[in-house]
Amino acid sequence: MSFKSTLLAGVAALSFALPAFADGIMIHDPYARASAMMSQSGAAFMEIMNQTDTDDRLIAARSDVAQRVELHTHLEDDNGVMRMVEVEEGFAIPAGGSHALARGGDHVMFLGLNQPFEHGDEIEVTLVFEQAGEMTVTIPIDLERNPMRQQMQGHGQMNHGNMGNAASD
Ligand SMILES: [Cu+2]
Repeated sequence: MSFKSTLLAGVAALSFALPAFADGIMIHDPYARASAMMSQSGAAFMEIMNQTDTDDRLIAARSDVAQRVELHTHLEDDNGVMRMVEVEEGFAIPAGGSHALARGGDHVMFLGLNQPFEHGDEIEVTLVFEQAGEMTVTIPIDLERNPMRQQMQGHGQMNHGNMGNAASD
């Protein structure tokens, strides 16, 4: 091996900005935005893919960008008003499947931002999975994402919740 290719291999080994996947979990198309109504908070959305044959679960998230990071979903109350609630048990990521965090649905919530979310910035968020463990994801802040497109994708993902017939393989 020439000196030059040895040097290049060394540089590649030092590079730690790798795509976000660990132990068969892959994060697709993550982005974060500030909440329009409350500038002190924000949320992150992404598709979480589980390429293992074991059901997994996103059970927590951490980040330095906010005082608190919670897993949230939207529920419709008795008056037809959509409200955000914390989901303490987290989000199931089925084996060989995926789970979408999307506008109007499940999301990672940032409460008490330590600094405003600026379009084009990136934040680091550590996701904690029951099986796969922890993985840190770099998430771009995108304040211009079209919410309708994201919601359409989210609805398509929501229809696979047949939790009763868990496969036993
Ligand atoms: Cu929320």
